[in-house]
Amino acid sequence: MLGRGFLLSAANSNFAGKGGNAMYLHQDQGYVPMPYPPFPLVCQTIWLLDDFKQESGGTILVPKSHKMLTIGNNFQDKDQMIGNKQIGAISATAPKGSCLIFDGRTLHGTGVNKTNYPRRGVLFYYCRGWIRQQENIYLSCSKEAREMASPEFLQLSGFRPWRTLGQVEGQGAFKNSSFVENVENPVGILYPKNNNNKDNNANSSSFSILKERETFNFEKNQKSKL
Ligand SMILES: O=C(O)CCC(=O)C(=O)O
Repeated sequence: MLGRGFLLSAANSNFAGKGGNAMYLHQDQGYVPMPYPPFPLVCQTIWLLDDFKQESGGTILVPKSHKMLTIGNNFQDKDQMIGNKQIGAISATAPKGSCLIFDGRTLHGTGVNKTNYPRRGVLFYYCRGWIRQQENIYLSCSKEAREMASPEFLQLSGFRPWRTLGQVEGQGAFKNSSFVENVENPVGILYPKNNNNKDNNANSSSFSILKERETFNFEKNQKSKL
């Protein structure tokens, strides 16, 4: 559904208990400006830990909404659809152990659980390889977890560059077999060529980032005085 190089965007769980409200209907790519391209940018998968049915709060889905809310439509159409009682929403019904997979443009939300049992789902949210992930896995994945992780997990999480994206200091592009690592000596502060500060790794031919900052601050200060 998402083509080559797709990524894990986030992993969550969603428990619907008795007394809870229905979740508002939404699309999982709702942050993308309309009109959408004619293909999904993200995809949701829900692993059912309990039986899903209408009474237990099975995910509410609006069939065909992924097509209706794609091209030429806007958020007003979406609001109208959500407010429309004839929207044709259905409840996902499947036994525990099943996996519900749907296009990120599909209107959906958690149903109302009227049973005495929890309705539990584990969600894995995926995006195309060129979309920003919901979870910043590079920061939230510990070094220990990363060392234990399988190549498949590392690839899915974005530690392997895809085409020209996801490189570290220019490393990794087009080398499909290599994963990126934290660099030992990342580029530090770049000083002006004539700077006398010797206790840094500045290169005398470095690009002068400080000079740019000075110019920027100068312009900002001038504006704020006006
Ligand atoms: O729990 C569900 O049935 C759906 C969850 C959902 O829509 C979401 O987390 O975006």
